[in-house]
Amino acid sequence: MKRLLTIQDISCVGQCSTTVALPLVSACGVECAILPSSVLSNHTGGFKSWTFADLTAELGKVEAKWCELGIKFDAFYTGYVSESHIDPILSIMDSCANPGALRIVDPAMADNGRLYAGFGDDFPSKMARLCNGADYLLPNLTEAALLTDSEVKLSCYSRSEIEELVAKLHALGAKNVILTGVSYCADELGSAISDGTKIEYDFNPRIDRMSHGTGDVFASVFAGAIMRGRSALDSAALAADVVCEAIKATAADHWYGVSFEKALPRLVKAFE
Ligand code: PXL
Repeated sequence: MKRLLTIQDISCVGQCSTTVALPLVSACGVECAILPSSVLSNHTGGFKSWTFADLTAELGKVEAKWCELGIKFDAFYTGYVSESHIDPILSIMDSCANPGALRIVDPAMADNGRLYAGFGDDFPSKMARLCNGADYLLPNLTEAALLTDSEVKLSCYSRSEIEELVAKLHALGAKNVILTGVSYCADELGSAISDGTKIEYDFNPRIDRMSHGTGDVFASVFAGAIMRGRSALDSAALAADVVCEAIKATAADHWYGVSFEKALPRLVKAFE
């Protein structure tokens, strides 16, 4: 079994980051180790307030212990992190890597045209350092625009605008780009998948509902599927299917996350 390390926050309540990565990566049949970069009482997307315990000082200690014990990983999957976590993460991705270990980077920091609460305007340039060297970079449209100093648009992007954005993301140093939130017609939503030589697309019927945590569900399933040897296109398609199933399974009054738990059986079956 392959072993993946996910590095992101623990939001104790809210169905995002580590609490969705662990079950979804595991359901794909991949061992999921975790390194929490911070612990929050709940996520910052819609709750009135939250507690935040920063774990930057732990990261170096954990790295030193893993080096001493010879603990290494086949992949690293990073999500929501702060500026102070970036150098320690880059160091861990160097020192705890098995040969050929993959770097899967979800630059989770913004959506719907805005940075998440608590991130300053200079944060995207810090996050760009983590994107440099990513084997798979998974931004949404807002994150892609902020990372590349492009105009942040809420309206639809044309095919040439999307392809320009993808090229700029490769220029940051990402080998493969999976850009989510792409839509060329009103009733479809999907992603652009690029290896730097060709761009493929995966679309699903658009579900008209704003949902928290779907980026984390997408990235977690993508990471699990890639580790099981699926292509980037197949991994993105499976991840999108799981997101759609999770949204549809979510009760109308359940606002802070999606019920990804209901999609776990299909994921286990997909990798039997
Ligand atoms: O889902 C991304 C995410 C992760 N972690 C925290 C968040 C968010 C989005 O708002 O607030 C703490």
